[in-house]
Amino acid sequence: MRFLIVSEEDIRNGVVTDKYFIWTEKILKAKGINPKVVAEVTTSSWGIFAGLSDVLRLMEGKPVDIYAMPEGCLFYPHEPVLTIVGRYLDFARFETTLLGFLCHSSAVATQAFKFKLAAGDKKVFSFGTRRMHPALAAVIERSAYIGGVDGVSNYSAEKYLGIKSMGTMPHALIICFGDQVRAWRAFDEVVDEEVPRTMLIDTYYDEKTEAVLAIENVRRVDGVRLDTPSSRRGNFRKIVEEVRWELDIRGRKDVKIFVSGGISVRDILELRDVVDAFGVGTSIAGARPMDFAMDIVEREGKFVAKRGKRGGMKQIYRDWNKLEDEIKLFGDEAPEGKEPLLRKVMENGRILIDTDLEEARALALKQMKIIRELGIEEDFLSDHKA
Ligand code: PCP
Repeated sequence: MRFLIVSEEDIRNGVVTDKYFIWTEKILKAKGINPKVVAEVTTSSWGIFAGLSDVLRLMEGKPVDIYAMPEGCLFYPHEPVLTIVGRYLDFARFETTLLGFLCHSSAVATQAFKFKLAAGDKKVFSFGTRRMHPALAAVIERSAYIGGVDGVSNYSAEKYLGIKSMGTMPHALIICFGDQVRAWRAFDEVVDEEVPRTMLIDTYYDEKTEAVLAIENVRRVDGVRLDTPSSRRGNFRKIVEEVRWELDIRGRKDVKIFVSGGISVRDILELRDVVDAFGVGTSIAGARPMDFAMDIVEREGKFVAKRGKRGGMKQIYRDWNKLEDEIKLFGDEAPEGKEPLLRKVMENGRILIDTDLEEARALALKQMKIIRELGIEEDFLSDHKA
């Protein structure tokens, strides 16, 4: 028995494709048609580009050239994030997989970016791999990390991504002890000293009662976590404020407040002044896929485009001061002072520029900083306001 996960081999060989590409291949081959084309990947929303790493692995060794934005790059509606140049039959059947990599990774990265942008200087952690198929754990954590989260909870990220995972404690630990204080103390005794002591304070009693119980009975408490489900929250802000008050009057302003459980961007906007860190599951890991499409824009050197799309291979030029882009034809003269965003990353199947996780995240965070400096957060978060 093996899990129902398609093999890497089937992905690389194009078995994981939509049937209409199989027909297309058959027809084009039968009729001897295989034009040299330029195809670009675009969508109608903004986002943070991620998933290129897997696309490069997919297309490696295939006779195509690829131009792409770096991972972590902010893209605007209708900008090509990736352009592929080659004979159509050399990549036709890989469209499904290529888009799948980009749609999923970029969606998670974009969602993580929104959460981190909303949180300001407060921390955001990715807690949501449990909501998705486990085969996707590394790609979810990678994408969330690119989007700017401060840490990820899935342990496999250490093995697959080389980044440290983090966590607090589950309700199950407390229930196993049958007593919060014994469980908290055991955590403090057993877990490595460099791990923050964030005590879960909503298992049996009111959050504020357990918060006080924790600081009065445990050697070291760095933070408290409220995982109260929305159904029991009432006025959550008031609960958090009460906890803060009770900690503060006992001289524990140093104890951080961490909240999790069904957190949305809106929750973050409403709570960020009273909360220090957010654990976000479904809203990041289960991000609605980005609807990237791949379209042919040149055929045998001639501009072509289906309805609603613009013909011609393009370049995007960024004004980094304003975070504004200009789209021009690839061969056109570059506007002064603007940086081209699409780089040739693959030539005839050979990777010219590979991706780097830390660089991608740094790029996302650099753009987030510019958005804050320009005071245009609203443009990126307006969908999430009340
Ligand atoms: C899990 C974790 C976070 C939740 C998931 C985040 O909670 O503690 O709070 O996911 P969400 O944003 O989709 O709600 P539980 O499953 O309640 O686990 P536990 O009680 O063990 O903390």
